[in-house]
Amino acid sequence: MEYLNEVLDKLKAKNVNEPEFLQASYEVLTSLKPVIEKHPEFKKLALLERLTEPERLISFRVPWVDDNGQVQVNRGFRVQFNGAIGPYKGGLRFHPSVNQSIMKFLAFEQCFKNALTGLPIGGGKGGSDFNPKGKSDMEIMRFCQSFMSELYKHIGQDVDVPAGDIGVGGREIGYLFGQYRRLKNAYEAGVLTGKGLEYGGSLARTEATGYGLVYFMREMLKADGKDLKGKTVIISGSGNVAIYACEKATQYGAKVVAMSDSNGCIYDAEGIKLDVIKQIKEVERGRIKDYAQRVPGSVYTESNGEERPIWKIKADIALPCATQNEINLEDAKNLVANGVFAVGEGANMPTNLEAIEYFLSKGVLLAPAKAANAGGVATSALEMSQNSMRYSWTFEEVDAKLDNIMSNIFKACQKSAEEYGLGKNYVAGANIAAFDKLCKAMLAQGII
Ligand code: NDP
Ligand code: 2IT
Repeated sequence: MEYLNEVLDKLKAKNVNEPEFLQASYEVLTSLKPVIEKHPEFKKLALLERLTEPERLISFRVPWVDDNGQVQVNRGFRVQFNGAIGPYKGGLRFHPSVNQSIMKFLAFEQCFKNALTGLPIGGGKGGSDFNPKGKSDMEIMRFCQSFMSELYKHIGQDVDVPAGDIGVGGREIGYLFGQYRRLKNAYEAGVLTGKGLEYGGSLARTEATGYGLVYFMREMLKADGKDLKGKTVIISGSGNVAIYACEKATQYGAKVVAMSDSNGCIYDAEGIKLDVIKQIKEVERGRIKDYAQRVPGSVYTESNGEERPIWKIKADIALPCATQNEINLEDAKNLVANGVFAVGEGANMPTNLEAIEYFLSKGVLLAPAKAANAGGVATSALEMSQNSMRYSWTFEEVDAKLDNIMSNIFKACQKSAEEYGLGKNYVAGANIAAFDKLCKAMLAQGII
């Protein structure tokens, strides 16, 4: 595959300091091999080169004043990767690890994920290396206001529509929306999603990513003659995605026995008490360690930063819902040795390339992030629809649409995998189905 190798070599040379972006693009491009072989015309059109070069990348200074009167400076980003299908759409991440490579990998994957939703949204991502941990509410507000004072020039309800991601939830979206409205002197509700219900948010958006992940898992298991009932589940993370994945999996009769945060994990053989987790994480913004102090019989294991003890716990199903590259080859081997037969990616790119290969070689059912966690952005698109209509649907209406979208995404992954003789490789199935739509939209619009 001469063209594919050429493109991969050029990508490596051009993005030397961007390992996450190279990883994400390598995974997608190599899985597209059978499609590219059928289309020699792609080379002359430089389709893959265009697909891997963001339409625009904005980087900016974010100065703000902390509670001690000290000026702090962070770096803000917005990557507008591909707008062929609709306005750029994707979350904002506030985490100290944020850099250009992480922003580009997330924005790149978002283009494919958004294509899979079947809704009119292009791909983008943004954020900052700002660390929200330990900051006061007023510091968070001042940071958000400063961040938006630059970002507002680049977004708009028909241009680019940010939302939440790690470190950005309802509180931050509120401060960002307030500043946008003030600067524009206009109420453009659809400029951000994940808004509060009082000012244009959609019911079920908070739950959507986690619920959607479990709807996808349900469909994937069903296709294999299995279901969630009675299964033991471990979920990494304890943020927005993890909490609502736990809620829905429990509703389907599964037992979630472990959750984590960046410091360690808790194990509760009786099944995680989600009201305790919600109190610690959504109300107190505390550490998961506190769970073990509040729930007798549960056990806390500290992580040394390198290893993730959660992946050593015995389970049937694993749902990584924290961050990228949280499952490496060793973790994957532990999971398979302990009986895990299905993995659903709630986080973006949680499984590294070696671990993906290992899972597939062992026949583990792997629900890839671009498909399995698309419920969040899909429901964001439903929030945009409601904002455009100046109307709102009930929780049941939005949830039913989400369920339907996730089932359709599974079918699309399955169909593409079958078409190319890839069996149950839904990783390739998702990439191929998304590429099919995205490349048709790009080709129809000419050389841009
Ligand atoms: P939150 O900020 O609500 O929660 C993040 C969770 O992951 C926390 O428990 C956090 O622990 C943990 N975590 C974050 N970074 C690391 C790290 N470097 N190492 C170990 N643990 C970490 O974020 P979300 O739940 O929204 O996002 C989780 C994942 O899901 C991300 O990969 C995100 O991109 C993805 N996603 C989110 C969607 C959404 O709608 N929110 C949609 C689709 C995907 P701690 O508090 O200790 O940092
Ligand atoms: O990774 C993701 O899909 C998100 N963080 C959600 C993006 C969105 O626009 O709702």
